[in-house]
Amino acid sequence: MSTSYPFFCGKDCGGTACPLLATVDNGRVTRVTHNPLAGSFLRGCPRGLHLPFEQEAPDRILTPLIRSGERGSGQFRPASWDEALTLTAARLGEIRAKHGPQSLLAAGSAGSLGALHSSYALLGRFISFYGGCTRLTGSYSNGAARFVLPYLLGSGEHRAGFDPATIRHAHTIVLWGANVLETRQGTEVPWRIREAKARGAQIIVIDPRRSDTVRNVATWWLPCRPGADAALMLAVLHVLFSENLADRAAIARLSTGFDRLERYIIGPEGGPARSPEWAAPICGLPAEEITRFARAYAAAKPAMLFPGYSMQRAFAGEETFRLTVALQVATGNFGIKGGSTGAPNNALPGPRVGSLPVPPLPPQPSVPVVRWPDAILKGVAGGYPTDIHAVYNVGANFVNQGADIHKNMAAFRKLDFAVSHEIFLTPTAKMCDVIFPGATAFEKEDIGEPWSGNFLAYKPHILPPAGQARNDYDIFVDLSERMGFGEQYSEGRTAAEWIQHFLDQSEVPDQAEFRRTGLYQAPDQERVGLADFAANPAAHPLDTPSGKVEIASDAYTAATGHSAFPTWREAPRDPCYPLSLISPKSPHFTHSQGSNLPELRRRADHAVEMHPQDAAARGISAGQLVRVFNERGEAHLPVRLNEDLTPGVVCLREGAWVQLDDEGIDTGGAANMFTTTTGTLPSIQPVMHGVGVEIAPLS
Ligand SMILES: Nc1nc2c(c(=O)[nH]1)N[C@H]1C(S)=C(S)[C@@H](COP(=O)(O)OP(=O)(O)OC[C@H]3O[C@@H](n4cnc5c(=O)[nH]c(N)nc54)[C@H](O)[C@@H]3O)O[C@H]1N2
Ligand SMILES: Nc1nc2c(c(=O)[nH]1)N[C@H]1C(S)=C(S)[C@@H](COP(=O)(O)OP(=O)(O)OC[C@H]3O[C@@H](n4cnc5c(=O)[nH]c(N)nc54)[C@H](O)[C@@H]3O)O[C@H]1N2
Ligand SMILES: [Mo]
Repeated sequence: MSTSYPFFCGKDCGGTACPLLATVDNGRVTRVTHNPLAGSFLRGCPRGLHLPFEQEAPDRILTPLIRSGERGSGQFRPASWDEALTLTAARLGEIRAKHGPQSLLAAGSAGSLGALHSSYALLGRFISFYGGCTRLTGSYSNGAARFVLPYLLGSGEHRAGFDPATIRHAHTIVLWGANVLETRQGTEVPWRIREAKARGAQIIVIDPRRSDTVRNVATWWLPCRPGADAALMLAVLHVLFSENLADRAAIARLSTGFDRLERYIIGPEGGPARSPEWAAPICGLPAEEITRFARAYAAAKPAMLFPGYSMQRAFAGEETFRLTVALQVATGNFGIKGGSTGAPNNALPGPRVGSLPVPPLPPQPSVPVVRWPDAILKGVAGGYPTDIHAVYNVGANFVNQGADIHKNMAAFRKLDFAVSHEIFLTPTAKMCDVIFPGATAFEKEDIGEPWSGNFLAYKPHILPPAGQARNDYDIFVDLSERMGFGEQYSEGRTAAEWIQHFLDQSEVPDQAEFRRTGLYQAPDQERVGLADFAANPAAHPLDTPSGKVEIASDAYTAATGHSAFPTWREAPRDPCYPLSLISPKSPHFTHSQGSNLPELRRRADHAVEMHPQDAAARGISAGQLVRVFNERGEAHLPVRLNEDLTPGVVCLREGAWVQLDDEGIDTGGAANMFTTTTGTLPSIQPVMHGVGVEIAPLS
């Protein structure tokens, strides 16, 4: 007997709440498919459709585990729930008594997302009753963007973005560092972009790599070098100003400070003009092509600038993201249908629905997420706010996904105690003392809120948890009980009762229908962020000092000491590491998830990719094993020659689990062997593209 249930993955995959169907035969999920009720734009991707491989993986953690060997040895013994919970409660209690609650670092990421089963919120709620922690601020995803946008848009940052359905109004779409066919940025986006291509829209992609998006939908590909986007943007603005193509009316109506940026770009005050000729050698593009691009962009109405986060996860990513807004304004496309506002994934609020409350605490000490290992290793003596003794890790694999893996491992070795909720023995879980086995996406009922789009998804409990696994909510309730605040944590509700409570708080008109179809679409599917402001800035001012978009922000200078308007900042280059490493997402993986699944590895054999020209210059031939190295790490990996890369750029998809040999050399292919915790300044947010490495044949 086979039964189909509505389903969504709830992963931090750029989709999160794609409405899908899971078919169960004899107690197994045998198929995940698109949900036909969701229409032709709300569709899943390979990662969701392949989720049964995760569900049935033989290496899933099925009992609580307690470390039995050296930390990081990977030696654990199975334990009962009672023993693992009691031990964890006791250890956390001791550490809190001795060093205070802030000696616990809360490492929550987005392993699971949903109204209830959100790793962030579940951990955050636990911390509220535990009494505090050291928090991580910023984001591996879009930390630099989030740092600068409030200076430009004020709290309007939270109303920026656009519904993917508005793509249909765009005459021209500039996918800037956005590889939307492989790297999801909303469930609908790939299908809307394909439709735009079919109707003859101009689709311009700016990416150092001929990505699947370039291959399948681009009408024009500009292979700009990693980290050079700000130079290209300044040159585009130079053409707009010098050829009188800028929308002066929009600039005056919507922004302040553009005059200061214009003077910098045109160069009357002694600096070089930021012209196409100036930008050409930085970007690796001919000056004439930059000029043609600027003219085409200016001529198109409406034109949507769809910025990926890749270009702000790079050196001086702050400048790049500030310039995306400047371009949206200067081309007259800010806040209009078919244009765009700010960031790609919706900051626009989704449909109203309840979610797990996280009771507020007084401000807690914090460190920028990219610096978490430094905070552990250096502590108060090293200028960090606390001495960290313990880590609580939920839905995160930060040893692998954070910058500088050697440093991350050293940091974990220094801890007194670390606990993780996990499905697999990841590189991070391996560094912990206790692991609680978590439930998978099929084993939890939840309401899903998507990355972008104005809808909600629902899934029932589809399978019982395998083995002794339990969902994160139930784990926290039991641990809270042992720590004396179980009643406060649960408020007496089961997981199912919380979901009903969230639905009762929602705008969903017919709950039974929502539970049956798994989808609720709010009436307005074509919202454009800050459209009210763009239409009438006097009536709907932003809450910035000027009420307008602050292209130059003196508050930014006061807070950071950096230029009030965006400028070009050249990345320092070490001649020993001349190749520029990028580590984009794989269409088959959500970050590091799936790295352990042979079925997925077969679809995406992991190798470092380089241009044949760079390989030939180093005596490297196709398929050979090579040494990839810089001052932070070394990996031995197969090489794949790829003419789709800009020469000088090498590519290692993010996410593969690190596998260190006795000498500390990685054979797994983890990109963060090479990244650094310095981050881009002033935001102190991650730099994961444009990292200097060298590659040599392994003899
Ligand atoms: N080099 C490089 N590094 C990067 C990036 C890059 O582009 N390049 N991208 C960065 C970005 S954008 C991000 S957002 C981060 C992501 O960093 P992480 O959030 O650490 O990434 P994941 O690998 O998805 O880790 C989530 C973990 O949660 C576990 N999990 C899944 N479901 C559940 C559940 O229901 N409960 C619990 N308790 N656990 C669960 C998974 O097994 C997985 O180990 O990585 C960053 N790192
Ligand atoms: N398949 C898949 N999709 C995902 C995720 C996933 O894990 N897997 N994770 C989601 C998450 S959490 C996030 S935050 C987003 C992140 O989304 P992004 O940060 O935008 O994603 P990336 O894949 O890192 O990069 C997108 C493209 O930018 C190119 N690129 C790299 N460096 C540069 C540069 O300096 N300039 C320019 N112009 N292009 C550059 C890459 O070659 C790639 O094709 O993706 C989401 N979507
Ligand atoms: Mo992310």
